[in-house]
Amino acid sequence: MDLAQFTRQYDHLSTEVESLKRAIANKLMYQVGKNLESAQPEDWLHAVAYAVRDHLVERWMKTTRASYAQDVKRVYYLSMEFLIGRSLGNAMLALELVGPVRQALRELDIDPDSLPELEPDAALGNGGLGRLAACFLDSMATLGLPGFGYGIRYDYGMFRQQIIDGQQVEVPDYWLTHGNPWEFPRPEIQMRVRFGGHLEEQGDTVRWVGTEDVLAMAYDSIIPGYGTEVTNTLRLWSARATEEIDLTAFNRGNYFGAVESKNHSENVSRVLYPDDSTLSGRELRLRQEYFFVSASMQDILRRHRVGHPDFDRLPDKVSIHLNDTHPVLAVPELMRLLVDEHGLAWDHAWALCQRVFSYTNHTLMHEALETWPLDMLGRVLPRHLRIIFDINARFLAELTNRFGHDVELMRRVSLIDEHGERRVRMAYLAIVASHSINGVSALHSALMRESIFADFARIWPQRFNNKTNGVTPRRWLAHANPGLAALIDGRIGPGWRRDLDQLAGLRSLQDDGDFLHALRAVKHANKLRLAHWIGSHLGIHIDPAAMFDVHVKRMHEYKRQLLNVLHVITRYQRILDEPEAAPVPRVVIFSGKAASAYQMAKLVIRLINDVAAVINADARVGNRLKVVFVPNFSVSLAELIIPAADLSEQISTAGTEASGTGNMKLALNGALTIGTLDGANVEIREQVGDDNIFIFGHSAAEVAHIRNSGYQPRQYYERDPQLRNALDAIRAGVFSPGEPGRYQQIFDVLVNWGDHYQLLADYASYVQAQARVDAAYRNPEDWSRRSLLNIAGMGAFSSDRTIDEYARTIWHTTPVHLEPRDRL
Ligand code: 26W
Repeated sequence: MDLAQFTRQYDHLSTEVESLKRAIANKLMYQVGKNLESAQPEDWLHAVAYAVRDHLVERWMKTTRASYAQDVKRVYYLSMEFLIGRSLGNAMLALELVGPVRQALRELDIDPDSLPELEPDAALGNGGLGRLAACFLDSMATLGLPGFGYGIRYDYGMFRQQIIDGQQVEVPDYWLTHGNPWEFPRPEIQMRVRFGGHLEEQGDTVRWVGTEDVLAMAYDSIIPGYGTEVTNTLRLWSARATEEIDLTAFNRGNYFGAVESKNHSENVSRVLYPDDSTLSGRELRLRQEYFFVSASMQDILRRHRVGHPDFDRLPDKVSIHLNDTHPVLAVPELMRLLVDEHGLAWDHAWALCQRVFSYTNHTLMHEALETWPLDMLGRVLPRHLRIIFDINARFLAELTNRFGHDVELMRRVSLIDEHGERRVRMAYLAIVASHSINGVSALHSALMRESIFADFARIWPQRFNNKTNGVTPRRWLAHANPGLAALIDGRIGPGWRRDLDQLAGLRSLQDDGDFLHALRAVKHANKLRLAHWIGSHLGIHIDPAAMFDVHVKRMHEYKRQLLNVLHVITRYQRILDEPEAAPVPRVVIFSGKAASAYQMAKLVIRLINDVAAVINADARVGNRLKVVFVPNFSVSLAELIIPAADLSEQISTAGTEASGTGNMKLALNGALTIGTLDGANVEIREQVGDDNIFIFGHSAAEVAHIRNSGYQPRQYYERDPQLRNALDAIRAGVFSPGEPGRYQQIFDVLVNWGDHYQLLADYASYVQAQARVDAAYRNPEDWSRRSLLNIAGMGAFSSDRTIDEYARTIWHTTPVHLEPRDRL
């Protein structure tokens, strides 16, 4: 590079910064409507967001143009939840504008570190399933696949969690207070969604009449791809009252009645159900599911009809993916649209359906499997219930053809559960209607075939497959951990952002003392950042030299945060018993929300906070042990906590966690895992090697065996003095001196009421594994070598790999090409 070239580089940079400054100032003035004197921090944030967004819009239009021109096959990802988090950092990353925007802000006298913190999370999801959907959108765009997300624009996202007197308090999350600069309202795109009414039959045709209607209005946001100009769309629906409802009531002089009914119909997109893994069975939830699915199916068919005379080629041009069963009403809705509205014959429509739909199961937990009472479904969606009956009748007839008249089999696989209150089994409907059914880790997919869907796996073995989950390396490494990203870049270049397998190139550095030293320095800086945050927000002072032992995820009994607490108490008691001992100092960090109705999960949160209060205040303990519960776990907090973790707790009862994705994010950021052979932990072990992960506890098969042969948790309690001491302390009120009986229930659940998740059976093995962790941590050089081998082994857990598999083997889609003439 000669001197002229060299300076031209910087010319470019400075013109880029100059033009960004101009754009931001412009947006502030003309879009936000503020001047320099009156602008509040939120106004600046919006100005920056608009300026950055402009860069995406051109790419967006180009992608849309190219998709139509090439008549590509599109993937529609239907999901009740998209847990996006913040958008600014991600957009800047995709546009390679992080440096220039930061510089522009500095020159405008705005702090580039604090401004992005003002952006509220788009928390339109509960946990794993919703965040997976967000990672998938990122990967689809990055791979150039024409993908659309379809979901609900909830006014209120996942509740904010406050901890008051140690207990969870839910606060509504109205995330739209300052407006959302990332969305494009599309008032011209409104779909009519019908509810209620009744059926009128005329010969062979069925008319659905007398319905109460709601309009679904589209809001689009741009999903940028990384290292490509391809951008995709997330289209979220918001409920609007139909004009008719307003006017009829208004004409009768009933103004408040009109407003009330408007409120009533708009309630359907008001709030995200904060349940993760238990079905609440509320009618509003059913309405939400149908609302977004109906609007999406109408939109998909409308788009298909642009350029296609009929529906014969629908399966060549459209793939519709069901993210769990929540959107499965899309199946009877597509049948209704094709048969009732477009006049197709049933068999023709059904053949199209089966080639269009695919379904992912995300949990084996019985209480999470969706079923809807027939009477509720019949009241809210009479036409769909009839269609489901018709699908079932044909399915059972086909079954009889193949297997003879097996009443037991028919009872087991029928879409209608006839036990007690009759209900529709939504997972079975998804299976019957889909050409592909997948689980989300190798173990989960195997268990799915052996347990909950065993009959179907015999009927249609070729439909069942595995797609192990992944996470996007853009958000979870490049954005969340810029220090580590830069360190990696320095050794293997920046290509891992689009090809995570390149991380394997780090393995050759495992004996490079300088690199390991630098890796430790990055981890230390991240721990310092978290320690500052915890100090200033929670008033707890933690030592960044201590091991950060991190357990972050939804609060659920099967995830066994309580097992972690038992270990914490054991450690505490050991410190008191051996005051001179010098154990490895640890900071045990918990974070996670409990479903608002999940009493036991809330009690565990309270116990963690009580244990933390006692231990942190005990002068005898000092820095040897600290416990922190970080309130309001969110995507943004995950971005802060995960890069600072030394140890990743993935300790669910084997056979219960479908995959886990936090496990992947933590290992990618250099944490070592202590975990059971559950979900994707099994595959993480294969990638990082047995020596670089701490596996403990019973296997899924052993768990089942223990359960079936009369598990007696009390025997563990009686035989293991360490365990007994920990449990007795909880029961005696050591951590709740003001109310000694507060945790009796926890003791009972574990010792007297069957310990369903087998904490006591795994306790001894867990404590031993924790001792191995301590021993390993005492050797910093060796620990960072193992940490490096974890990072290097995470190539397989990029959501790009997952999406590539979906695209090749389920959706049969290929990337859209942006021709040079389409280029910027
Ligand atoms: C109807 C109530 C309800 C709500 C959400 C039932 C079930 C769910 C989800 C299926 C729960 C969920 O988020 N499952 C998680 O999905 C992740 C992505 O595949 C997996 O990594 C987690 O292991 C799994 O628990």
